[in-house]
Amino acid sequence: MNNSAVSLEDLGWSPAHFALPHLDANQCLSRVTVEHRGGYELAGPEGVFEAVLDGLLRESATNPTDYPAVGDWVIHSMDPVDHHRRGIQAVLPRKSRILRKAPGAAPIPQVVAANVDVLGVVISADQSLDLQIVERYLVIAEGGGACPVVIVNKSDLGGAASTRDQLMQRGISCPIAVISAKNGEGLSEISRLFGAGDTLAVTGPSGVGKSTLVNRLLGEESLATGSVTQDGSGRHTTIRRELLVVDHGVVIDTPGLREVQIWDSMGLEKVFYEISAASRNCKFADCTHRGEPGCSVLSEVDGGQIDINRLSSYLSLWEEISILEREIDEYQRSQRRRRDGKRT
Ligand SMILES: Nc1nc2c(ncn2[C@@H]2O[C@H](COP(=O)(O)OP(=O)(O)OP(=O)(O)O)[C@@H](O)[C@H]2O)c(=O)[nH]1
Ligand SMILES: [Mg+2]
Repeated sequence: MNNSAVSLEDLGWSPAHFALPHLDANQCLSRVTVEHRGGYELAGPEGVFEAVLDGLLRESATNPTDYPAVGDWVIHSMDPVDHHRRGIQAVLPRKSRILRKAPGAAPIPQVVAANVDVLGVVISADQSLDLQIVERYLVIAEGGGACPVVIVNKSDLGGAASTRDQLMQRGISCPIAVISAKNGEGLSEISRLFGAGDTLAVTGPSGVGKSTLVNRLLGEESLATGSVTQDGSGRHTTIRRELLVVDHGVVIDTPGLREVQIWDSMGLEKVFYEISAASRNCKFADCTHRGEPGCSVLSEVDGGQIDINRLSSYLSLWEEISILEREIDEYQRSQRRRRDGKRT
């Protein structure tokens, strides 16, 4: 992004979702456009700034999700804290957040992007389709309060119709857009799915064409794009999350993910709507759908109304969440022990 000022509206601000906060004379409201190791980049009506966390915000943060993420609206000082960088003093409440388990051993959450209206799960028409991975991304979108869209890219290489059929047969209920970011086919579908002023974030494996799509929406080759290997996988060209203003809204590009671990069960019921509907008729309220008597889900699987593959995807995500919850519990206890040990 160049150094010129950007209006709040162009950055996706909507009075319908956010109340304008009170600002002191030397404070400003901006949106986080880039997050990197050393700090942040912000854009707003006063211009584009590099920023770091203000000491008070750092001290008051009790959870990794309290820190700013790309897409956040933040209040910052206009006075530089260290020659040129501004200090971020507060993060406004989010209307949505794309959360995953942070990479690494510690069970802590990571905000991939904030205030996202539509999460585009990008897949490539020329690669074999992993429906469980798509469902995993949809759970993350729904759980965080964003509307998911599956974007089947590279339609020019063939295979898009069959990919769309497989998604529909599986019972994926969100919109599916078939596009070619390379030649522009289907781009109007994307514009239709993401309304004026909305924020669209794109996620998915490396090499599926996320940055190519963002460049196409921007109308210029702003982001680097990379080649793919013979097996169709990407080379992790994009290394940071970045927010850009496009014609009728805002787009967030993200690096291709090697792993995407869900953080909570919030989106499961929506994505697996047929299983949650059937489970209301199970004999036991805490039925696990693994063989209890009176299980309505299993009887619908037997009757052919529920796809067995959907059930196994749902159960494996539940299993993953149960394991994660135990790890979080253990991690929090060990953190408390460490803190108590330091005090004595
Ligand atoms: N044939 C074809 N190739 C495309 C299309 N979109 C992207 N590509 C190519 O796919 C390769 C990877 O594209 P990128 O946009 O870098 O993919 P990415 O998803 O951003 O990858 P990471 O940044 O590594 O996560 C590049 O060589 C693009 O030119 C498309 O619609 N059709
Ligand atoms: Mg990229």
